[in-house]
Amino acid sequence: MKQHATWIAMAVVSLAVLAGCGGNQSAAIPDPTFTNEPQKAKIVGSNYKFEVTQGELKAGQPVTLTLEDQSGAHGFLITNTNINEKLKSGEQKTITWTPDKPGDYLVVCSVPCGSGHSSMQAKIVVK
Ligand SMILES: [Cu+2]
Repeated sequence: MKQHATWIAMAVVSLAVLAGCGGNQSAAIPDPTFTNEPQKAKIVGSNYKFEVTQGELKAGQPVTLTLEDQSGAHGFLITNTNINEKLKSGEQKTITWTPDKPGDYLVVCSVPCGSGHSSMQAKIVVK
């Protein structure tokens, strides 16, 4: 029973940390009838491509976006947003992004990184 309570406490703390990114501390405990997980996506950059892994992203809801640079120095620029994170090889960064409109968002490299620079492109679909 004590272990069970510890698990619950850990889950609540995790949620509080996630919610803290959005700056709204009071919304840490979600309505139990609302089953949507927080949205997550990951963009992996390397010489010379981007790969996006994601669930279905919905407009108007925050996305926890993990950016990971596996090789080379690249800029993670998402079109029609103000996201432009420049990372070095081996770096990872997590940001929160709320796509305001449905549509296709392109991920392109904003750092001149070499011969394959212009071919670095991936797509995030928001519904
Ligand atoms: Cu580049």
